[in-house]
Amino acid sequence: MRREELRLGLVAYPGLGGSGTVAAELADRLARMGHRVYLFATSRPFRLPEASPAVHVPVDLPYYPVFPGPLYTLSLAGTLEREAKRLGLDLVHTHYAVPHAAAAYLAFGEGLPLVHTLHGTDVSVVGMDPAFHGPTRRALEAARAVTAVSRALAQEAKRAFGVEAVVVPNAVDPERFRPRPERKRLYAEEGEWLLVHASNFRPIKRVPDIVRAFAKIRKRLPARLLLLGTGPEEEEARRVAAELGVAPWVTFHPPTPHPEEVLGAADLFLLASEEESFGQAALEALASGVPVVATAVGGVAEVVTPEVGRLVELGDLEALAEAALDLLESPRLPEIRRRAREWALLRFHPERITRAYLEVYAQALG
Ligand code: GMT
Repeated sequence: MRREELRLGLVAYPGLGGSGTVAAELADRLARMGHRVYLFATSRPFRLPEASPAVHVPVDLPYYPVFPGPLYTLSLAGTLEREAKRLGLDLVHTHYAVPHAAAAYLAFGEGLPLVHTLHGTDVSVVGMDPAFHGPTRRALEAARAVTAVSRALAQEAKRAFGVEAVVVPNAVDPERFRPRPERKRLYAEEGEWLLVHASNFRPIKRVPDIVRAFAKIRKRLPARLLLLGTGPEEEEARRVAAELGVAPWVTFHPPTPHPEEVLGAADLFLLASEEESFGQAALEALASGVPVVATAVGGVAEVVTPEVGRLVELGDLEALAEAALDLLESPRLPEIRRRAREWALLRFHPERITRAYLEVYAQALG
């Protein structure tokens, strides 16, 4: 492995999504290790720490009345090409293949080492769109390395694109994400259990299902549901809460760059997604000492093991509620909480994951 400082360009979406979180936090860690790290994104990534030594390089969304819409892919390709020369980049690492892998390929062909990390729907949904599949496949084939955040996603990438992806799971910072029981009183009344879900409320996350399962839990235990984030399904989640008569116990918390302050206060984390290659928010909950009840989809089983939570079938809300009640009422809850944090630290420690990416870079540069 090269020991000297690297000049790295990372590419990411800046918003609430897990792929942007993973890229921003990786950029920050690499920069704090002494590498020169430039993070290409249309705006400063939401989860890039304020004092991070990683530098945000803005990507414009140019529009001209002749265009049918802003040309993000071309603008990214042009920005990467220009800035890589100016900054003397050794390697470009994109997060979320569509359209980042194709844009980087357009910028450099095989002239600069490229690494692409697959995150989920870039393989299973948008990557499979006939409009995107060909260019994405060619870009992935030409890369020095492709990584996937779980074994399940690597298998899916093999089927979808014929590429062999190296599995590098996502990391969680144990200093940030830790138990914060003293904060629980900020979100729940005395004697209430605090259940949390965090996401970008896309339909794939099935947030209204979480509210429906919560209504079942609430019939048996005094509990409060805190939904952290926002997105297209927020209105529907509010409507379901009102319809089921649980609105007074459902709190909608706006997105925050500091989700650790909420997660650390929770008793249980709920995830009802129809698809999830990994489940970054579930991992952050585990590191915070919070057990997880989730749907058994994609790579979630690689994060949520039977020692630290429960997996239920997609759409089985009765099972979701029962699993939550079972955990909350278990005399082993304190031990499960301890194990959740231990497991997150053991398998997903940032030092370990950053080392794995540096090994991938070393191979790519080799
Ligand atoms: O793939 C997506 O739908 C978007 C992506 C994101 O940017 O939020 O989420 C994926 O990447 C995360 C980080 O690796 C994973 O934790 C999520 O499980 C994954 N989402 C899906 O697979 C639906």
